[in-house]
Amino acid sequence: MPTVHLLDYVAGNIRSLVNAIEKLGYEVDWIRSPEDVPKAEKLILPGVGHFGHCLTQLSQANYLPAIRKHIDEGKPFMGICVGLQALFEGSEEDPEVPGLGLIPSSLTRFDDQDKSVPHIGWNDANTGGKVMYDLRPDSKYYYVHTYKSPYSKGELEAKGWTVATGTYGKETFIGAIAKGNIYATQFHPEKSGVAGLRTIRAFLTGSGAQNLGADLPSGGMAASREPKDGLTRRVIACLDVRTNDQGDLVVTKGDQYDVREKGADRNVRNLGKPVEMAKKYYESGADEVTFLNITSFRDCPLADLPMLEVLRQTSLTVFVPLTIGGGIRDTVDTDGTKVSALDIATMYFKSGADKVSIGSDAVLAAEEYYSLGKKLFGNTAIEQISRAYGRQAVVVSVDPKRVYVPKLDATRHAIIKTDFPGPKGEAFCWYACTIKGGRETRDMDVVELVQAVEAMGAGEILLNCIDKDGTNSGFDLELIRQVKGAVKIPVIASSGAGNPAHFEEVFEKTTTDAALGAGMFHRGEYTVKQVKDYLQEKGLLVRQFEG
Ligand code: 1PR
Repeated sequence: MPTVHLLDYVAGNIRSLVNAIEKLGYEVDWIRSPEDVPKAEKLILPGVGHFGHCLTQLSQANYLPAIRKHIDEGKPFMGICVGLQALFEGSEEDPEVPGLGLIPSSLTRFDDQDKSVPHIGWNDANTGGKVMYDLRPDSKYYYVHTYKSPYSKGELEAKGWTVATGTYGKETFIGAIAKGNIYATQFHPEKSGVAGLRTIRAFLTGSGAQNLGADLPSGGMAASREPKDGLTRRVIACLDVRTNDQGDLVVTKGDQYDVREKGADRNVRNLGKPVEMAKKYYESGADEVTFLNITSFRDCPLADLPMLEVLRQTSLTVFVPLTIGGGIRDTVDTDGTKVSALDIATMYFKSGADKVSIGSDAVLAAEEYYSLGKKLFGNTAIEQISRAYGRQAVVVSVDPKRVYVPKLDATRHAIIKTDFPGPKGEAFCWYACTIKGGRETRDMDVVELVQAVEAMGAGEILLNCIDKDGTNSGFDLELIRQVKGAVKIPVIASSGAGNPAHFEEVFEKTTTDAALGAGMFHRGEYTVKQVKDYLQEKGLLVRQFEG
């Protein structure tokens, strides 16, 4: 088997990259010290998290001269995400830390005045009609980043670079860049489905470096580079997973969080096997797959958590982002050892997860945040994981419940006027946060929670709604609008999806960044593809699965 060398210097989901490379028929060899770098023929530098953190680690371990030498010798080099950013002179994210300086430009933060930041989702890598590592104009690629290299037409091209761009809001940024033996992508090719595997293959076989920058055959690719927002509407499939009464790990689905059958025996609903269902949703075009381990208590050692195996198996065949939630908090293992939330997250990332989702622990941390006068001490699970893996890797899953009140000043909580009055005709409501899968309601409203977790470093909100869960009656648009108005980070609308029109409604009537469905997919009422076809028919931009 031909070999490619991967530089192992940061934490993060490297497993997916290894899986992608192995799927393409290559073997991965690890570079674990600068002395190993010269043995690499083809070298890949992956990277997640902070620019400064990654570059400092590379610099302290003395990797930078070895990488420079590899590149100067004309050997193939590929950088991914922060691995691309490392090629620049520096980044606004950590101004005091220099990059390799091979590309004469620096990275700046996305403007969050008119859009959510980080930029998360599937966007273009538009080569402007040039040949570049098999990137295609009709394909979409998975991005997740807060800092970007702004694109200025012709500038880098004049210095011999070939550039592919994406546009988010009004900002056009560098999605991929190549010159000679160097290729780097801001997007994650290992998470970009078949389109991503194709561009990794072009690097591995060396075909990508050939004809680089040549004009594509006429009609082959759109020659224009009109700055047009290319971010697609993200559709996520969610699998609530738990052990049933027979001890099998199954996908289940509740009605307002009750996952037991209505009959006398009250069995846990069994809708299928997690790994198989995740693959089915990937092949139907799901942009992400989320697993929520809804009974996150455990009686087995942490290392044997069944969800770790689910992730390992899923990441072999599913090349889109995987999120895992449930039980991510400081805990004590079965042998009495203390285990931090960061340790648990690390195990999940190493098993193939791209993001972890935190529920109950986030509410408790937010309560403490307010009780301490909105001060942060860096010790919450959110802060620790976000510091180590980057904000984009931390999702907070919110489980709110409606509380109806008769008037606008009935409580100190963030009250809205609702079009759906309560049982006693109440025209107002607020959303109370719950923990432990909705079993315990706290004196905290959703606005308080999402603002606190944003301050702690969460990168995204997974916004469930207990009242809507499993009802097939559509998303709670009022809740989504309230939360979207409270934070800058992306929000995933969840709970209530019953048909494709509900997805159109939530995208048209709110500014949600993504929408998630569960029951309607599990019960086979609609496929992800049907949802996407419907959105496309209605003129909304979506990514379709490439076979
Ligand atoms: O608190 O950090 O251990 O995390 C536990 C996680 O498990 C939380 O994210 C919490 O939302 C989830 N959870 C706990 N109990 C349940 C339950 O159903 N009994 N599931 C549960 C939450 C909600 C959504 C669902 C949507 C869409 N599931 O993920 O998939 O509501 O459903 P629909 O489209 O069928 O309406 P921690």
